[in-house]
Amino acid sequence: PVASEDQRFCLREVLDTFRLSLSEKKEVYLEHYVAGWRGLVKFLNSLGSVFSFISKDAVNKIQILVSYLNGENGSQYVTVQSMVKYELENDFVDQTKRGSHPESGCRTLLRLHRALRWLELFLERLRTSTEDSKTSVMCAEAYNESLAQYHPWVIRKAAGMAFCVLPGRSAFFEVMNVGPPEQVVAMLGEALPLISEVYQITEDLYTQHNLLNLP
Ligand code: 1PZ
Repeated sequence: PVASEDQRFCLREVLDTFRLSLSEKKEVYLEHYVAGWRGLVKFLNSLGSVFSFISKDAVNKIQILVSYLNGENGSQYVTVQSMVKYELENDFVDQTKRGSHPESGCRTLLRLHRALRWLELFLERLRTSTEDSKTSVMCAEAYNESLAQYHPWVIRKAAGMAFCVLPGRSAFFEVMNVGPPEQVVAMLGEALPLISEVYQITEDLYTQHNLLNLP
C-alpha cells in the first residue's frame, strides 16, 4: 500500500529542516537539527528492516536530546552553542571516560555530528554518480572515510552487510521522492552546502571546546 503523503519521506523536507536549523548568527537550533535527523531516520526505515539497528541507535540519540529540549532546563538547549556552554559550565560532561554523565547532550550530539559527515560524503557521491554507480559502494566508501573509525569491528561488519542490500541508484532516487533523477541531483546540490555548513559550525565549536573525543 502507498503510504499517505505526509508519512512518506521527502528529501525536500529534510533540506528545509537543515535550513531552519541555522540561525542568523550562524548558531544551530537543536530542535531543527533533531528534526532533520528524524527525517533521515524515516528515510532509513523506508529502506527496510535490515537498517533498524542503525535507526534504533539514531532514534535513541534523538530522544535523549529531545528530552533535554523538553526538560526543565530546555531553554539552555535551544542551540548547540548554548547546550555546550551550559553543560560545560555545570560540569555535565564526562570528558575522558564515561562516568556520572554518560548521556550528556554534548556526547550524544557528537555521535550524530559524526554521522552527519558520513551523510555529507555519501550525498556528494550520490550527486556526482552516474547511472551505473553502486549505492552500496558509495555508502561504504563514505562510511570508511568517516564514521567507521569510531566504530568497533562488529559494528563495521554489520554496517558493511547492511550496505550490500541497499537498493540500486534509481530505486534509491525514487525513495527520496523528489522527482526524476535530474531533480534529485539538483536538490542534492542545494542540500549539500547547508548540511556542510551545519557540520562545519558544529565541528568548529567542538574543536574550540576540545569536545571531539568525548567518550
Ligand atoms: C542509507 C544507508 C544508511 C547507512 C547508514 C550509515 C551509518 C552506519 C552506522 C552504523 C551505526 C550502528 C549502530 C550503533 C552505533 C553506536 O555504537 C554509535 C556510537 O554511539 P555510542 O555507542 O557511543 O552511544 N552510534 C553512532 O555512530 C550514531 C549512528 C547514527 C547513524 C544514523 C544514520 C542515519 C542514516 C540516514 C540515511 C539517509
